[in-house]
Amino acid sequence: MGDRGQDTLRRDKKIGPYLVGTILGKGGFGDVWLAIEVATGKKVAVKKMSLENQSRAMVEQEVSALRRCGIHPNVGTLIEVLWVKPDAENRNTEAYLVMELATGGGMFERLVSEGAYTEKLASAMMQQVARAIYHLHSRGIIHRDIKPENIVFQTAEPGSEVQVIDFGTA
Ligand code: PIT
Repeated sequence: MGDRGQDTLRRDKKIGPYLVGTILGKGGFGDVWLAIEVATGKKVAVKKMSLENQSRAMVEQEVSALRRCGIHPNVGTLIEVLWVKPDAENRNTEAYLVMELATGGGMFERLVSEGAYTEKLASAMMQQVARAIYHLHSRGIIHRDIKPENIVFQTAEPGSEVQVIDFGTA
């Protein structure tokens, strides 16, 4: 991955089998962290969804949309959902969405840091986004918030494939 946030916001918190490290990005309803599965060394992205800011129904709606997505190269893939009960009453107060990791950062940030890119690259990215949308629609899912902030690059390379993320309004 890039070196964004290497020294800041590190908290090395354990969530189930994962050790949570640096922040990858901030989203409307939760932050996304880099994490590592301790037993295997597999790196993943973990989105924390607090039930303080949103209802359980909203979280479940997002999870069910993600599950229905299945596996597509241009859609962020859900691995599992962890419910954490940090309070004494033992209620589920935090959900963690464990996703396949995309290490290239967000399209929004890349637009800001690199300015314009070539028509060839733009058309390749748009084709991938269109494929993702086609796949989602074929499964009865409407994303409803396609924008650069919700598109991430699989790797840091200029021609990296892109993935649509954030099913919070799907
Ligand atoms: C990554 C890398 C990254 C952000 C994400 C994944 C975000 C994933 C995500 C966020 C959502 C959602 C589904 C997936 O509903 O920088 O690998 O709000």
